[in-house]
Amino acid sequence: MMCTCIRQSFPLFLFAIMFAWQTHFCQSQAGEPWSADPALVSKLSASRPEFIYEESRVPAYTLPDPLSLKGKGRIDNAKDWDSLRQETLEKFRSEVYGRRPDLKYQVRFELIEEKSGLFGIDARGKSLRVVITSGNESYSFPMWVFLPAATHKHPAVLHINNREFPSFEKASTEPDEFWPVKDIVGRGFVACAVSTVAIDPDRADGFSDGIRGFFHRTSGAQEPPGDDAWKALSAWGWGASRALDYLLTCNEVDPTKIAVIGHSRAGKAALWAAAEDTRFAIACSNNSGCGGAALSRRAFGETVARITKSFPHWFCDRFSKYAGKEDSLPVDQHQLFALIAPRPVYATSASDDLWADPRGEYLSMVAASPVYRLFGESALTYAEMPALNEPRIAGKMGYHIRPGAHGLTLYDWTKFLDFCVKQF
Ligand code: GTR
Repeated sequence: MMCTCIRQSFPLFLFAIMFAWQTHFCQSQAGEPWSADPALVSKLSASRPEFIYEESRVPAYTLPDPLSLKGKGRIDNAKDWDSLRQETLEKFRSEVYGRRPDLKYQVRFELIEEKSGLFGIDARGKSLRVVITSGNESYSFPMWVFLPAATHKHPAVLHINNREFPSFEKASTEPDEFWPVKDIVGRGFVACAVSTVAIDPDRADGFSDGIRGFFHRTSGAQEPPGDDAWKALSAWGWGASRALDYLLTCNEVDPTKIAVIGHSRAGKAALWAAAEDTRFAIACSNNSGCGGAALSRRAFGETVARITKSFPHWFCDRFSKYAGKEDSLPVDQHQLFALIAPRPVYATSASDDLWADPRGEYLSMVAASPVYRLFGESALTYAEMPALNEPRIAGKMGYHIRPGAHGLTLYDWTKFLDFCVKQF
């Protein structure tokens, strides 16, 4: 009798357990949508009243439709995207990041040093110089490449590094959260890095010392660069493309699986690099904010006025004319994500990094979703912010916001690599 009772109620019992587990699981996956800490908002608003830190002060705005350009009809199928993409790219070149000149050069890669048996996982490392020659002159910058032990083809992640570039020795031996080589290689990726400042100095007066000045000189140009000429962000992206040229020659690298990542100013450069160079299979922007992932029209935290004043060497000169007039920008940053479509793209924010406008970074991805959907991909369409530490992935788009300050952490890397594994 007892036995029959247990047997009969067993499915019910199992159902109850599953229900409880699922409810718990769902709850732990569905925390409160992130919103900025009110105490932090008050503090920042009080100390820097000239900047917007409160949602209620965000101006009303209408974003340009990524599927149509001014005066043109709306496209509704993927085969029309190429020409619209080209027009959008041109707008970004002429008004935001600047146009790269028609460059005549040769590139070669000099192997300086090799190491093996690294990180306790038998990884290998190569120190290289990327040498650009134009006319009789050369310009070079370093590149570090670390490879897993196995010799089959691996996906690769190229880091545009905007912090102090570690020496090759240091990168081969000392753990570094900003570029965690061992973790990247340990997960089966080739890890590659270039340094922003070695490609083009991160200084308002750095023109003649970097790759832009080099090309200006060697081209014999008589006139100074125009107001739509490329600046440092675009130069860093160009340098990343030369590292990509090298990775494409490596037997150990799967040429279809090369991702680019950058933090903050290098996050802006990584997105632009992937827009200009479709050989990058995935792009990741970490805390890139104004002029990167975040919508300019929200004018939240850092603004066009502020960024073009503080960093006149990042964007083309024309960008500064939109200071305080973001509504007249012919594009906004969601269209930068659209330029990467339908390739996978990932962005991150940090909860205390209100200067970079986390909500504006996420909404920018959402506003790019119509282009992903044009390709039949599911996309980030839900306007509510995800909860902290709960990455939201939809098709080829992914985003997370983590607690803490502006920075590139091991958490950010782990989630980005998870995304790459999933996409590859
Ligand atoms: C800040 C700048 C941001 C961001 C950051 C960084 O000073 O205002 O746009 O890019 O630097 O690169 O760390």
